[in-house]
Amino acid sequence: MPAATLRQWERRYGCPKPERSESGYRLYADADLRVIETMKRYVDDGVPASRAADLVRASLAAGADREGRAGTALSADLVEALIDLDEPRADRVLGEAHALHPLETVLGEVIAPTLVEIGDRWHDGRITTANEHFASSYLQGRLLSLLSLAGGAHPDAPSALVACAPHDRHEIGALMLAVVLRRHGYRVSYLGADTPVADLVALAFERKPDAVLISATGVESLAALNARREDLLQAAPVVAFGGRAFDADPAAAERLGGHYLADNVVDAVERFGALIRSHAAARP
Ligand code: B12
Repeated sequence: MPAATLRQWERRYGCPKPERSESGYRLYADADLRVIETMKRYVDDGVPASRAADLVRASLAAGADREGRAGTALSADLVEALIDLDEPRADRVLGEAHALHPLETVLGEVIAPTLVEIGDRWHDGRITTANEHFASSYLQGRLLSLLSLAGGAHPDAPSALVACAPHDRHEIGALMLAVVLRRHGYRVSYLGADTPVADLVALAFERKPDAVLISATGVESLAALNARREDLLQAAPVVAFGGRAFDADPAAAERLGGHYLADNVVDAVERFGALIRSHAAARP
């Protein structure tokens, strides 16, 4: 970290706040180093430094002694907060998660398991649809903020349209993918839930993205994709699929003439990078 940045953070946000020696030198304790690491991680994730300082202070106030909590413990806490409709507590847990872990871990080990647990409880009748809707809406909102914070790709970076298949309202996996793709420098347009294939293909013809990525959960969505298979294949040089329907049957992606990426966004982005590179290399 450049010393000038540390001094600027201290002056503007009071974060970190090292002690001074008698001769005025800054003495950074372990706790200050953790604050700096956390601030840096936020800033690298695209969070403005002023907001990063707010989040770090909130997480310190929530009890820095809990530091080191793994994703499972954070997810359990988040589940309880969301079932309680306790948004400030959920914010604190997510703040702590971001402070402790890289974005990919927060998505894969905190947010995704939280949704699965909420889904299981809803499925068993332990919580209502209303509870489940609150939790999904809250997390979707947080992911949309992360998506807008992760912007700013190079104009020549490979581009992708990310959409949910027809009839599919399960958006969170696709949103996570969009966030991580942007973080890796791709230009991403996120189209959202239940996207008609004809409209997606028309948009792809107009915008000429390098890739079209589609998420599907249920068999009805899979059938709708199959019905427009020929059009889909024309949409972009790379057409790839993911989501629960494909996790259960990865070969379905090949039957559609596209690629299955992975059942988690980290591996999916890696595989996507390899596909994009091999297409770029094959271009005349
Ligand atoms: C939240 C939720 C909803 C919310 C969605 C809100 C939203 N804005 O997204 C709402 C309330 C809309 C909903 C509705 C329904 N749901 Co629902 N829902 C869930 C729940 C609880 C969580 C889903 C989720 O977000 N998971 C977290 C994400 C991150 O995981 P994921 O989707 O599996 O994605 C991962 C990978 O697949 C990958 N990925 C995802 N997309 C993509 C795309 C690409 C290109 C790539 C590479 C990777 C990738 O990334 C993720 C990595 O972790 C699940 C329970 C569960 N166990 O998952 C049920 C669940 C998915 N729903 C289910 C059902 C049955 C329904 C309904 C039919 C219920 C009903 N009777 O109305 C409707 C269908 C609505 C529709 N037309 O789509 C079933 C699906 C069963 C099936 N296989 O078909 C589940 C499993 C619940 C259950 N146990 O029965 N649901």
